[in-house]
Amino acid sequence: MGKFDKYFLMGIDDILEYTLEKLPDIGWDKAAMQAKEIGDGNLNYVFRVWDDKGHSVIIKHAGVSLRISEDMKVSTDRNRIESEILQLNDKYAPGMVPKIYFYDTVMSACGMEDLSDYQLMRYAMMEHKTFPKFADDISTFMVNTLLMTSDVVMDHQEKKALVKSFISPELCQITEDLVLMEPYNDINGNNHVFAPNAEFVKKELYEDTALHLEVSKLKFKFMTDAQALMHGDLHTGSIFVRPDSTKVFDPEFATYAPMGYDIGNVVANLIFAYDNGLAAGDTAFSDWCLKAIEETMDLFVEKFNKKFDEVATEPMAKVPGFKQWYLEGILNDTAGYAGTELHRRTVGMANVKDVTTIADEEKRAWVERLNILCGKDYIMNQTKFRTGADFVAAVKRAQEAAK
Ligand code: SR1
Ligand code: MG
Repeated sequence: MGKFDKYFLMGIDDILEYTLEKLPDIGWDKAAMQAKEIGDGNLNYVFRVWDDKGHSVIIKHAGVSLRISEDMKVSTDRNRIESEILQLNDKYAPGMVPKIYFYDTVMSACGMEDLSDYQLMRYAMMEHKTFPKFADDISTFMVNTLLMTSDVVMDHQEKKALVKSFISPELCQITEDLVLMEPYNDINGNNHVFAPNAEFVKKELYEDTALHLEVSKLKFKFMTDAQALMHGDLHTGSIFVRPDSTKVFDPEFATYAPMGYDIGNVVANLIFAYDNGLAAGDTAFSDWCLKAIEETMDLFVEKFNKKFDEVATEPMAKVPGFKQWYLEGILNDTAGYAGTELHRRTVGMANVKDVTTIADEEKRAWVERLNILCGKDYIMNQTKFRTGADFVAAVKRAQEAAK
């Protein structure tokens, strides 16, 4: 029996041998091969392997426990789901995800394209870099991957086979708890609340029963509306950027759920980037963040309308009025889930560095209140957000109200 024929949690010392076993024919300069752990995500172990002849690969490996918490156990099947979804995404949004070279269901690891010439978008945002193609790219990615996997386009039996193949109950549960419940009740004691805002959080999130009702609807919608095969964690830590290109990765939370969950995540995470720019007084950057939100939403709507007409196969989806009703539902959900993402990243278990690294406590408290109020506006007024400008106006309103 070979070393990698039975699952164990690999460490840095195993990775070169593993890479050579899985990718023996790349032409590696074996004597010069090196490996480094480069991941800083909450779940997995990510290694870069390279030599001095220009060969390199990323090995992503799933552990039984999550990195963020030893107590959280999640099926290592997430690595298969991620690999298969990236391959599917590449079909619908060519060139917008890393190439998968192999995936291994025994070791729960995959080898994928090394994107070292890209930067993780969250870190680029924290350096206040701007990316002129981002809104165009991400709107294309979302329209293509979401619409093409929906019942509007897919044969319904084939779609149901995908629903079955990509169901990941434990990862869904993380979203159901961490995103769609705990920010409103801290029922499991997981929340990280910035102390200066403790009273504000209690009043605005824990004690607002009207808000709880709307979030409960969003939670049940997430659990029951198998609308499209969405990424499930489309934040700026799941996106690599270069000025000329955007790549989406890390879709292990992918499942069939409302399209608006992904779109709302993009909106909310651009607001976290905005927070950082605002706190630093970098108006050029914070203006760019708002422009990116506006353009992403407007381009999404424009491209969705066009593509729907080109690709819809379901006869009842072509009934006059259906497309508009369907799109309005997506926009409602986008606002709702942008709100829950704003809340959970501000007070929940998994916070974002854009905000937590703001050294000035007063400014951090201010932008955190902005996130909470903007999120509430999105959740409580879901039907009012129809254009990019509508989404941006809520940020500006919250910014003033949070002072
Ligand atoms: C327990 S995992 C916490 C978060 O990290 C992932 O990136 C997801 O966003 C998840 O909610
Ligand atoms: Mg991730």
